Amino acid sequence: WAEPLAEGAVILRRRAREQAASLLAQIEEVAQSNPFHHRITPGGHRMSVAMTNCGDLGWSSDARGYQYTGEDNETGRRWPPMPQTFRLLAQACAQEAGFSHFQPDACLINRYESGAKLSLHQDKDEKDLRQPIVSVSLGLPAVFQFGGFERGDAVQRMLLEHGDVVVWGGASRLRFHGILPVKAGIHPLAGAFRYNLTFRRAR
Ligand code: MD5
Ligand code: FE
Repeated sequence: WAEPLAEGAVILRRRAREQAASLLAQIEEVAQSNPFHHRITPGGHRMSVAMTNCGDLGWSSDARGYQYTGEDNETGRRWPPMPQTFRLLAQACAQEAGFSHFQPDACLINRYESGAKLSLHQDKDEKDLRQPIVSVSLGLPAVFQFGGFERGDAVQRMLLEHGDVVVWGGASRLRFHGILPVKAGIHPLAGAFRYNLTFRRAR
């Protein structure tokens, strides 16, 4: 069932749990053609989260900045197509949260190893910020930080666990958020990692 977190943000706890093994197998397939890579931020830092993408567009960062591109600049190849099961899951979850015409064209796949984190940031590289972002957590749990509209605003902390889906839309679309360093562990399906899929409408 859908539980509101804040205006526009809805958590669907364990929503993707039954599909998790198949989602993880498809992540593996994407990574076979476009491997996970630790991107370098425009500031020159190596991200502790490793990333790849599937779909028409993929998010990446390099010295030039953050951007959505049709090719993986590491391999020069296009991103693999978004698997139909990914798209259907994202659309169903968006619909359950009240967004009925969500057409994702990008799926960023984040892989967190023990100690990996994502510092507080806003997602604003997408063209139409009225479109939600659907995020699917798999594998090891992580503490999510849910902030306000300014970097210095107070943050709420909550645990995101295997199979949890969050739809971030409306007023919550531009909140600052981050992931605290992931604690070491072994998940029965995902091993030493936390994965997060984020479905986006980039253009
Ligand atoms: C994660 N990923 O768990 C998170 C899940 C990213 C990222 O933050 O940019 O790859 S997405 C969380 C999110 C997205 C859009 C808005 C808000 C949260 N929010 O308003 O809090 O790897
Ligand atoms: Fe984000």
